[in-house]
This record gives sequence, structure tokens and C-alpha cells, in this order.
Amino acid sequence: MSDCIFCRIIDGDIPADIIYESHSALAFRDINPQAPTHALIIPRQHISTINDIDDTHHEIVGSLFSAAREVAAQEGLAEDGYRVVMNCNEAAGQTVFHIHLHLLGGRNLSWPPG
Ligand code: DGP
Repeated sequence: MSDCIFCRIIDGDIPADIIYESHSALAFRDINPQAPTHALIIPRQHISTINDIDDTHHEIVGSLFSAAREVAAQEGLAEDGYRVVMNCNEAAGQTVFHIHLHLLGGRNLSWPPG
């Protein structure tokens, strides 16, 4: 989708600090990091929100978690721990409507989130 920021990053039209790539997913550093490591993990296929995930997307969505595992290992976070979260729609704070896992780590994270 040409009006989607994350599709434009996938297409190389907008620069990003890409730290992981697979045939179905991409991870890059968040432009406004909330932790020492804050990566966004996105599917190459445009899916707007969790509400739009259907049975044909299971492999793609699973690949986002495989990417999270790889990024966490790369960043040295696997042992200490990290958080993976996906916001859905406005009340949860979703601002980019192309699904993405936030991977946060490198500091102690409080719970519950705000
Ligand atoms: P969310 O609020 O859950 O939709 O998260 C969107 C995140 O995307 C937010 O933390 C900021 C980040 N972001 C928005 N635009 C860009 C961009 O152009 N580049 C990068 N690297 N991150 C972006």
C-alpha cells in the first residue's frame, strides 16, 4: 500500500535501520525508542490490524515471533528478558496501521503498561 509508512520501508522508499530480514518479515529500530532496544517487527504483507488477521495469515504471524526470537538473541536480550507487544486500534495506541510487534528490552519494564 503506497500510503502505508511500513510498506514504504519494505519497498526501500523510506530509510530504516533494518536489523533482521526473512522472506515474510522485517525488523528495524523504532524511530522513537522507549527502551535501549526497541525494534518493530512487521510482516512483508500488509495487514492493517490484529482484527484483519485471518486463517491464511497464521504462518506469517508465526514468523513475526520467530523474528522476535532472533532479534532478541542478536541484541543479547534472550536470557535477561524482553517484552513483545502489538497494539490494536486507537485505544491501545496503534498509530501505524500495518501490524507490528514492538520488541522492547535492555531495561526493567514495569507491568501493567500504561
Ligand atoms: P504503534 O503506536 O503501536 O502503532 O507503533 C508505531 C511505532 O512506529 C511508533 O513507536 C513509532 C514508529 N514509527 C513510526 N514511523 C516510523 C518510521 O518512519 N520509521 C521508524 N523506524 N519507526 C517509525
